[in-house]
Amino acid sequence: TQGQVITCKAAVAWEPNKPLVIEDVQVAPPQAGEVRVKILFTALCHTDTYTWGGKDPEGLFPCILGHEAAGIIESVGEGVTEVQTGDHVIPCYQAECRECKFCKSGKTNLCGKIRGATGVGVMMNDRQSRFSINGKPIYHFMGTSTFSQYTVVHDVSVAKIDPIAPLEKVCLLGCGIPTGLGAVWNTAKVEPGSIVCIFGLGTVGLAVAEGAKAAGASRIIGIDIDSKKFDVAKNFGVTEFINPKDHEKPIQQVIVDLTDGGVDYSFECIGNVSIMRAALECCHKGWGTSIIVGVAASGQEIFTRPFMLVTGRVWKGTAFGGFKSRSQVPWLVEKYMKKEIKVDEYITHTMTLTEINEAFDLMHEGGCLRCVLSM
Ligand code: NAD
Ligand code: AHE
Ligand code: ZN
Repeated sequence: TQGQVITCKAAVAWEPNKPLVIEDVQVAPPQAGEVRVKILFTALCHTDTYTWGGKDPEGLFPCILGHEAAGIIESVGEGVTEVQTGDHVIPCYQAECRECKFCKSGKTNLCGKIRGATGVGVMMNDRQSRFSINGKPIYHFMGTSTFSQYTVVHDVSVAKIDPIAPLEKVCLLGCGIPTGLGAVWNTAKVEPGSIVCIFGLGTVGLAVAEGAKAAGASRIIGIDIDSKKFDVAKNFGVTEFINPKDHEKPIQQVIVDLTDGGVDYSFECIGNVSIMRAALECCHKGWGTSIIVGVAASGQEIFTRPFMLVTGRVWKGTAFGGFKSRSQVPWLVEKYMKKEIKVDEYITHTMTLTEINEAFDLMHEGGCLRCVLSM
């Protein structure tokens, strides 16, 4: 198949909010600096539903969504030296070229090399898509497009992992789990004894809990409007649970009262701008830091009284938990293999690519953390 167009199945999002359609898609061979990956397993993340729902200002249609996956390199384009056919990989929506201003800064995991192309659904080389249906181009998404049996990604966007690792599990290390763990370890740098609170106990929020427990947090307060989340959240380290619906006072006040003035670190893992405000305002005066992890819809903006920051609270955000993707995803895979981080516990459902619309429906139900699709 090397050098040839591959026709395979992919779930195409033709329009926002319309069910995905399993189509025969033509996937062009990788060009210079690109690799073609046979995706074996992909999970769904809340960000896929967000873009599919028309809330992403970068969302383009028709497109192939998906960004939390694992697979095997089918072929590589000209000049690709760091990976080869047969390598097991996790596609990374946050690239790492190690050459751009961002990568060299040592201050961020964001990479600038290809971001201009991935934000508009094309490949860097010729600003075109590698996906088409009978000649009609279909946009890429996040530089990954893993809801396809084959995808083409930039070489700076694949992490080569231990081939012994079970791909049906470690696909989750493409997004949600690293995001939560890294928000704690890299972005907040939570110290032992800290009081932490987490808004939203989906996969990302639970990974924050797991990371906070590992960092030695003394109290881990979970907040969710779905009380059923507490039982499962305990297994990830949450020590106290609050349902804002059980309180008349604003949730930030409830938390400040419970914690002698506020938390050391808060994490917003929902994507709701009024909760982002609550998360900032429940932080302790003088030092409390709030990390925005959730992705808010197009047009949404955050607000607080500037006095909240003048008096020492800090507002930060994180993408992919601050992890350098190609360097650190293999390390996370090793940590999973040594049973130092959970992965299996986040998988509540398994299905096939053809059932992807049912998998999307499941995501709106409380019982679902991650659903893994086999291709
Ligand atoms: P999820 O839908 O599984 O979890 C969200 C949780 O929030 C659910 O448990 C839900 O019950 C709860 N919730 C909803 N509204 C609430 C409210 N008003 N108050 C309290 N709880 C509420 O989603 P997920 O996959 O865990 O992703 C969480 C967020 O993180 C999404 O916005 C996603 O787009 C974003 N995300 C960001 C990054 C990043 O790099 N920054 C990476 C992955 C995901
Ligand atoms: N396209 C949206 C922003 C979406 C967004 O913030 N994405 C996160 C990853 S979410 C993964 O589930 C991210 O990494 N952002 C940094 C980046 O470079 O995209 C918008 O608002 O335009
Ligand atoms: Zn994601």
